[in-house]
Amino acid sequence: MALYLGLDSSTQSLTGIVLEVEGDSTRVVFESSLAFDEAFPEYGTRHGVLPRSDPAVAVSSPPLWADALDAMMARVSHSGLDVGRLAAIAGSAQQHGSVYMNSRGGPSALSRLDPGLPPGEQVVHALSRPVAPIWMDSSTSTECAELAEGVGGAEALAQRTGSRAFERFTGPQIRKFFKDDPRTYAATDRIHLVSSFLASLLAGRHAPIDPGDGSGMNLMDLATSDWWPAALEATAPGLRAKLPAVAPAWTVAGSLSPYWQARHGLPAAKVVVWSGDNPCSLIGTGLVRTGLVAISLGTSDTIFGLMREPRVDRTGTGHVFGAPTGAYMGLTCFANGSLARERVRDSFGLSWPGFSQTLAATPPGNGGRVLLPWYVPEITPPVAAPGVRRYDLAIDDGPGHVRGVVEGQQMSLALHSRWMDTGIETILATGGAAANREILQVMADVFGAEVFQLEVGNSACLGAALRARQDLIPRRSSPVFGRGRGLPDV
Ligand code: XUL
Repeated sequence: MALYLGLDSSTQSLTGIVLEVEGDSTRVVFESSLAFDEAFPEYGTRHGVLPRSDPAVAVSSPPLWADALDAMMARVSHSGLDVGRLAAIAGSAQQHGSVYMNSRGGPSALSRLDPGLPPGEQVVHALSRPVAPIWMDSSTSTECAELAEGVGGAEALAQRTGSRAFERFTGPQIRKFFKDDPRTYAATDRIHLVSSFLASLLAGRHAPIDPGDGSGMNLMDLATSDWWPAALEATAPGLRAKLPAVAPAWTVAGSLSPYWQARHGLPAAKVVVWSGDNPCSLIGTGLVRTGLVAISLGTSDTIFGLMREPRVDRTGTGHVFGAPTGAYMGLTCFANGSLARERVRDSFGLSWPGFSQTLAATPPGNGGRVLLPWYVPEITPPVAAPGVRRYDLAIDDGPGHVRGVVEGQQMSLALHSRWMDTGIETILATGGAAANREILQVMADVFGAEVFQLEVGNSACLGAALRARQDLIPRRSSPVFGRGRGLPDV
């Protein structure tokens, strides 16, 4: 009975899921999560982001992610499972974030970490840039324009890479770093995504990037699943030599390095290439056929579905990513997800049950009261200056805000996923807030669709565990939320 470990390094937390596989049966035998802010207060993050004065800038800490990985491996090792049966590990990570390593971060340094010490303090020396810009960063509008112009325009960039230039995408972020600090850029040996950085730490050597996460960079040619020379040139000099290779999501990057074996008594399990949280979630929700979509309600809210052929969004808000199945996925991302829901909940002094009761007690359509919940700069639609917009909604109207935030988010999801042209009849809901039945009822009402809740809440982590098995098992879900009539004007 082999064990497979999936890890999900998200914006705010790290989750681990172990699957036990015996014949045709697959069981979740371990599930554990740790929140970065609480588990590692010494790093000073808030909701997984380092303190910032400019709302457009969002960076986090690679050593924190490394230490969280260490803490999770300790939990797995002390879980009571016979970890000698651990056959493979794969992972999922927040997309777009980049980690800058110097020549001391080379393969030999990665494989020679001291098992007596935690990894965070050791990887510090291997970083040319101490912090990593993450997907919440919206400070690169100038670089987006420069990149688009450098490759012959926004349309050309979208056709080749699957997306027009987006501020959080890794290419514009790398260009900004190169412009702001050319010397440190020159001293950077390797630029990893969060996913490939963590896979490299586990394998003790540089791991490749998979096409799913690679297509969140504005640098990869979707058709060839390789770096697009024109985009590399328009981004920064000598970039090709600094990037890992692109390799299919089922590639084995190596085996668990001696560091983890000695530190936690784990075997030399296979380390399968990591991917982004959204591509992994595609697997974890079982979205391996077209016609279904998933909505993930996490720090970011996303809507995504499988595509056989890449169909680029002409409205410019959506993306086409590579899917871990080898096909494609369409995705639209919204920055004001759970943090916006939390802000409303906190400003009216509610608990989550209180939030749900309020939602259940207010009428669909909110009596015409509308809230556009842009507490942080919004990705879809692009809103650079954060701020809540209220229409016919009094500032002290708690119930109106509760329904307003959820309806505003769901209507935005419905409106900005029309480009996928999938005729949404069935939605699989995942992410932390998908546990909230009242939110899912609003989803069913707004989309006029059936909504399913998944058995395992963290579909990105489950997808990673299934990928560790190098297998794609669709999961059935329960229960169904009634098909609503749909709201007007969606
Ligand atoms: C997707 C995106 C977010 C992050 C959050 O494009 O930016 O969903 O992956 O983890």
